[in-house]
Amino acid sequence: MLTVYGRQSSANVQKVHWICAEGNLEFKAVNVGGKYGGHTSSEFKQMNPNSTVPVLMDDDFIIYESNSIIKYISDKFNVLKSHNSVKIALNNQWIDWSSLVFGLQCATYTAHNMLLPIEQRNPTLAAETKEKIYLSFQILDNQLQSDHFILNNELSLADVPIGCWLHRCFILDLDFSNFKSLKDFYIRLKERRAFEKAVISAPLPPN
Ligand SMILES: N[C@@H](CCC(=O)N[C@@H](CS)C(=O)NCC(=O)O)C(=O)O
Repeated sequence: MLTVYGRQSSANVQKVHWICAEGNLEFKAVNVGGKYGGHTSSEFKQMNPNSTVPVLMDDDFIIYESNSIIKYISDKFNVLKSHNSVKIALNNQWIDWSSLVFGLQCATYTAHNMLLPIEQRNPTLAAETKEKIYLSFQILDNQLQSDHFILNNELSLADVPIGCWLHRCFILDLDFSNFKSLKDFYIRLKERRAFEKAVISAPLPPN
């Protein structure tokens, strides 16, 4: 039995819900973090000493870090799994980029537009981050010029974290008008039932 700990408004948690939905995998969702709290309790810290969500429990196996979780699910349950070493390497490249570059920008922008109390928000940082997000949009738009998805014309693991953060950008009213291929990609993702269920219908942070 799979248990996913984490509030569904978190883009990192949405990655896990989405890949489970793509594979029609049943799981139990336990709300932790945000308005639910619980992530700093000693019980939770035994699962993840970083006090962050998501955490996955698969019977007695426990793993944290969203990207590691989706790779584990992909591998174990054969969901969006590749056997081609070049494709695996490219998936890893985009998954790393999605957290270390794009996701970091989106999380900063979310904090300074939505999450932090107004007096703690830094409008200069928010404006600088917005410009960085548009640079990332350009990288993604270039990548999507000739293909429907990040790696080719089929959904792959690389699309999962990127799609979750892209939806966050949509929620935050970022402007897609100069990035037609990226916008078409987002529309394509929205047509997938699994994306709709796991990402589009999720509540807004911090709920
Ligand atoms: N690198 C970690 C980042 C996890 C992370 O920062 N999670 C945030 C939510 S997106 C969190 O736990 N925040 C505390 C909370 O939700 O209360 C991962 O990918 O799992």
